[in-house]
Amino acid sequence: MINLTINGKPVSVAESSTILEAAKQNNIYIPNLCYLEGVHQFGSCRLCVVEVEGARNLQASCMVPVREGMVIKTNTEKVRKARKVLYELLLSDHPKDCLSCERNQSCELQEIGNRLGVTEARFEGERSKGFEDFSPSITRDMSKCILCRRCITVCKEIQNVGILNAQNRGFKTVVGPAMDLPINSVNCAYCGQCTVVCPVGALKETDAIQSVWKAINDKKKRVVVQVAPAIRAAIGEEFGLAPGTLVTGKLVTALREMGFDDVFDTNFAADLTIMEEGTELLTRVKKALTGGEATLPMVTSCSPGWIKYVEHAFPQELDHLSTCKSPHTMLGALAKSYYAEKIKVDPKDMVVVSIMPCTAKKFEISRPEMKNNGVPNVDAVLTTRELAKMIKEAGIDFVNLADSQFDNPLGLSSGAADIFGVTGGVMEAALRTVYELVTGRELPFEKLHVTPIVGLEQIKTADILIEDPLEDYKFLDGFTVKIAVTSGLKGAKILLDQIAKGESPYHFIEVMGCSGGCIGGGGQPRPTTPEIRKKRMAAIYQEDEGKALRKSHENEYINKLYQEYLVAPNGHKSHDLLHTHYTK
Ligand code: HC1
Repeated sequence: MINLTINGKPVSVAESSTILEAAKQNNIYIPNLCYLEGVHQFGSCRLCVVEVEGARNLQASCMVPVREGMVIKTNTEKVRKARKVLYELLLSDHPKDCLSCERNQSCELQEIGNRLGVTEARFEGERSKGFEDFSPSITRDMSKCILCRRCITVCKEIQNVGILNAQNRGFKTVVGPAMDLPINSVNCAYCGQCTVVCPVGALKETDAIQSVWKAINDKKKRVVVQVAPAIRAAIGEEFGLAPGTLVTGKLVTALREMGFDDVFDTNFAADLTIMEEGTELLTRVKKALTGGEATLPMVTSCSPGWIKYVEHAFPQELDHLSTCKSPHTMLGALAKSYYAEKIKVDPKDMVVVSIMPCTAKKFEISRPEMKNNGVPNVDAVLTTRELAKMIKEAGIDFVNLADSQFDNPLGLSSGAADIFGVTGGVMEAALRTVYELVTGRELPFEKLHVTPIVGLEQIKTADILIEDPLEDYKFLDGFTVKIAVTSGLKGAKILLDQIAKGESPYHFIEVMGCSGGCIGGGGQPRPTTPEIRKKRMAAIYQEDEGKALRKSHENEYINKLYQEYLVAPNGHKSHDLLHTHYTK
């Protein structure tokens, strides 16, 4: 530990801390716009300057590591004046359209100005050239960029994608892809992590709000909505509730009050995914063990940012992806077939809206693979943040809503489906079902949690030994299923490199494109910090453990769906509606 003094108060902090982190740990506020926890800092905004005894100039506290005996002052007149001028310089090159900016009241620049007591824009500088750049998932408004470079850090250091950089110099500096290329023409995975860390309105999800209101208001349309597993553990934050507050029942009520005709649960399709993906895994392993040709490891395919990353970076490894569509597109396909037939609605008159924690899902629904008979499985994706805006716009008092239940037949789900929202959850859900189908016994872990793959570490692995299987699965007797789980594209690259070299020891891998899985998705409430991810994760496990139904194969509506419509997992109809194949 290092001992130092901040504002006259002696404190002890870990050796690796910077001054900014030391202050934060001791509840001393220092303004900052470029700092990001746990990564290399850029030190570009300089708003975090402090006085360090013995130093000639003010120091950027995010860049200076603590030293034994340091004496720091964060609140002197010199510091306050300097921060104010630095802030005013940032403001001189920033639009003043706060009232109509989508980040109004959630803008970090605005909040810091308020804290610093800035009441006028004293300087009006030469303005850098602003332009907008649209993609199906992400919209860039470069007139609002303050060049903090958080997006560069998250793209390069956390996601290992690295398509963003500072281009040009001085007033011509723009953060974006090389040669000013539009974002939809480069290898962007559309994960949206840049939109989560952007402190202002420069990077955001591409808006779907207006098209969804239009559909709701169109009396000729049957508007079906579905909610991803991770939303229920996060959207409360948009209404002032503590991170990790579960609001599943309120969410359902709010969607009904907004005017959606059917409120379904993507979790239902997560249970279905387990039936389909589990069967696919068993088929591939059986082939491999009985002398046939099978592509292993099989890798999960529900995270569209991850799919896009493989297509860009490892197109030769696409066959490792499971052929399952992602759960929300499965649900869309079933809503427009199975359910539309039941309620006698032409699929062309049905609009399916998915509430997702993910910006890449906006792109995913436009893919030709996500259509049946020329009709898209899902018509619009709203992020958690967009839905919260719509609920506010509708004047709904979210916090005080009563709970209600999802509609059936596409609304019942098991706890296994809930945990799809966290890293390791898809794998655990699959193992709960596959292990029991193969052995006739429950997965031998306390509370059914595969503990080695629970948590936020970058890569987690486990070995599952199959002993004494049922008659149909004798080929698995004594076989050890080797699994790996990662979240964030940096970890995914490590596992893909092993596959590409033919050195992967695994049979089944789960990859989620964002750190922590969907709880940390690019469409989730801001901020999303490591601490907040942990709280959302705990909420998801709480939801799982609170359910009587914990395994996908015990979902009565899934079994009914197979009896009435699909016949069997991986059957002809399933392949038609629920599976696809990604090609180079
Ligand atoms: Fe996810 Fe999924 S869990 S991808 O992480 O497989 O976005 O929440 O909806 O489709 O079920 C996201 C979350 C989500 C799909 C499911």
